[in-house]
Amino acid sequence: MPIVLGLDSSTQSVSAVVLDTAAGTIIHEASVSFGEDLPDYGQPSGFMPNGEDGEVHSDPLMWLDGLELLFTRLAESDLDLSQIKAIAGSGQQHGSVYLDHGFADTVQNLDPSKTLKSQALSHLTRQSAPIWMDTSTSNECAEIAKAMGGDAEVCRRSGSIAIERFTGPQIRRFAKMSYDSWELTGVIHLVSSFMASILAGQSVAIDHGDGAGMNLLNLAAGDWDHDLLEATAPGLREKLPPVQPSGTVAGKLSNYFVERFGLSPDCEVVLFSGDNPCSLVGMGASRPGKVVISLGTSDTLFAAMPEARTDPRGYGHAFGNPMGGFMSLICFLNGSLARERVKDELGLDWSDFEKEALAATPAGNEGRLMLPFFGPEITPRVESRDAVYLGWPEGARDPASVVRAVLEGQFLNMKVHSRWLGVDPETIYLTGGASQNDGIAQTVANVFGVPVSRLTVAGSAALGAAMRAAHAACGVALAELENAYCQPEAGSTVTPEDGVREIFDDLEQKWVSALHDSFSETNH
Ligand code: ADP
Ligand code: XUL
Repeated sequence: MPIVLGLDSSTQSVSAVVLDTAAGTIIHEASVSFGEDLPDYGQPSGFMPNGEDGEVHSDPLMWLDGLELLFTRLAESDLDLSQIKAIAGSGQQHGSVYLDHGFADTVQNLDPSKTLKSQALSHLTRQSAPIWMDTSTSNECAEIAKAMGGDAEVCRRSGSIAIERFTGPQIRRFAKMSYDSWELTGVIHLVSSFMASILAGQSVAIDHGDGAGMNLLNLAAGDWDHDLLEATAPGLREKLPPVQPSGTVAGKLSNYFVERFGLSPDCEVVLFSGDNPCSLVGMGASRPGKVVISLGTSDTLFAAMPEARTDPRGYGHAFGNPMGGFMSLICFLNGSLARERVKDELGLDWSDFEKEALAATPAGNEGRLMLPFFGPEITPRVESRDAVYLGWPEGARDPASVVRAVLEGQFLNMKVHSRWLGVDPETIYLTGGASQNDGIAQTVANVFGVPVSRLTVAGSAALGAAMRAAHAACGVALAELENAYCQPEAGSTVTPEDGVREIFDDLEQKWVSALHDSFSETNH
């Protein structure tokens, strides 16, 4: 059985995991951090700081430089890259790259003596790519909803109401603000399909999983929705790649990677998908039954669904499940970056943060509460500038109670805003960079009142991508892959502390009241 590579082009890094599916082992992992490894881009967390009007953009050339550095590192390792039979990938969702008509030709003829960046540069019709953290498109969301006869109709067709970070509203803003550049644009790619195009040496399709995060795909039909396209931007149909099932083999690897890094010309490239859909696979959760919380740059909660279910309040989304059917997803913007902010303000490292989270303060924090929105939040929609602290005596915010408050506030928010799913999980599966933190895992178990389980691999998006490659291109059975790679780490399960259920039932009510009192004018 084959050796496969999974890539994850995420907000802060691009990473790789290599599986030997015959042995059921992970044989290599590598990562490039945009902030640390590519400091010249001045994007320490993978995006350009200080965007105006809620804009958050990244440099797509940085992603290409990151990919190139990642392959350089893989080639310098002990791995024989020529043994890799298939590659699939995962991308941060919703982000979009705007390219001219010449891109298709250039990507088919990538010159191995030049960098990827130097070859893509002249084809960008928009120098930067809006990413999922961008909240600048409220007007465009309202315009699209109006043209469609209301948000309920947008949601019925696309699985979500018109959402600021989704690609359709972002595309509309670009077409309105920069019409000349819009006219020069020949193709719009998602992060996932852009990276896959580079690997496959052709402008490839968008998959059902990531495509559903655009407010443009008709979920039931599995294809672009004519009316949504019309409501979004003029001439959009011609600028979008086709949509295909996530398990589609796009073609053989580009000669660029064969010549430059020694991969095999027979290596197959499977369509990339979004990071959350890939994570669903990597967590062994692509069949209904498991609820996953991913603690990456954003925090997300997701689960496979037998049928597409939508959130009447508009916070949740229905996406394509890369293994077929659908998945639900709820995204929280104030995830790791909010935890990092508290950690840094208190002068702690992660190990101290973990100790403080588990330290002297009791579960429930003696009634002290935080609304942990250090910047704008999308679930619930609040235009916050800073967190709200309630119940501390003046000047007495000891680190343990603040750490506990940010975590309890984040997970209460998650619990309150995931009720619409109607799922009562028996176990929650935790993944993402912050999942290794025992204090965080304990808080999740306490707030949700169920055991929390973690898998051996933290990078479930890259793992899920690798599993998709093995399944789609090499015919390895999903059950076999899940057996080998999706088992809980021995001894890592965390159970709720005794007697916390009542404490958190009570705290939840207080927290919801505080949310309404503090942000009464907004929709919760
Ligand atoms: P993404 O895929 O969005 O780039 P990751 O899943 O790689 O994100 O997670 C990265 C985040 O994990 C970092 O922003 C950091 O805040 C967080 N993180 C890393 N280690 C820890 C830890 N020990 N405790 C809490 N958070 C952590
Ligand atoms: C999901 C979302 C984020 C990004 C980045 O809707 O916006 O989770 O995929 O991870």
